[in-house]
Amino acid sequence: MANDNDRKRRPGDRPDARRRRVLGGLGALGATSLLSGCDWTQSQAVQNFLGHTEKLTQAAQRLVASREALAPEYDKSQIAPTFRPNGSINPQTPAYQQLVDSNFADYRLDFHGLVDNPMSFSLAELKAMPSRTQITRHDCVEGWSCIGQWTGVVLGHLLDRVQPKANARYVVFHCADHLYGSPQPYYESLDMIEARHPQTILAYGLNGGDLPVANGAPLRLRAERQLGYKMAKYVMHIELVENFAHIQGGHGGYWEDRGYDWWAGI
Ligand SMILES: Nc1nc2c(c(=O)[nH]1)N[C@H]1C(S)=C(S)[C@@H](COP(=O)(O)O)O[C@H]1N2
Ligand SMILES: [Mo]
Repeated sequence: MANDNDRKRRPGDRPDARRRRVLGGLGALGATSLLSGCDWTQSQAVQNFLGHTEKLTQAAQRLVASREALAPEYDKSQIAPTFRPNGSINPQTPAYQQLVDSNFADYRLDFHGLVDNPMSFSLAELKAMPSRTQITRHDCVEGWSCIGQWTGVVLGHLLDRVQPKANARYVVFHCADHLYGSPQPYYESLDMIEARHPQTILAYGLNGGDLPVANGAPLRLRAERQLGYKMAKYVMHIELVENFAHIQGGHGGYWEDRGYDWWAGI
């Protein structure tokens, strides 16, 4: 079976080469989907990604639908018994393992960069804030989808607390894990419209329980109108920026630095 990295899009690939690799992976992994309750039918979003038509989609969406539109929400009966974990599933840094050992009692989410009130929040403080619970479908560009119920604090609420400066254009999520041995941690970013969307939450709960380590404990982003790779797990600190030039490869995310499109709207 091809490894995870192999099924990802590589910079310079022709779309049909990428598609073949993804379809090859689908056959090999079909059995997993039956066990997990996640499904392998390709969503339109994933097809667009593989066919590289997302720029057209984005332009069309902006014309016909508002960026405030809500992602579909599902019924409890449609929740997959196990939410399929992907990418990093247990960050190996001593700092993260120490947080796990203390059940995240010492965890703090720090906000920094272009904010008037740089603040940090404990997990207990985040859990005491207004929360949102939503049952949504996650679409990974590897060709699988999974429905889960997420509970978390609305990111817009936190932004109101920290007060982004007028020149803050993006919200950058810095994570605990070093995917595939990367020297630098996973990271991702959203623009302010996506960050303030009502379904954009920092989730600490999955399917009524605590967020498992495999799915990003103690806190992971859910931006429900975006593809899976945008939804940063193991979020440690959040930076408000005007651009990405000073961060890692400069493209606004781990996979973006390796050739994925920054815009991953569904
Ligand atoms: N920190 C971090 N966030 C991440 C990843 C990762 O490897 N590290 N993988 C991304 C990808 S490609 C997907 S599909 C989802 C997987 O989330 P899950 O493990 O809950 O299924 O997390 C995204 N966020
Ligand atoms: Mo993904």
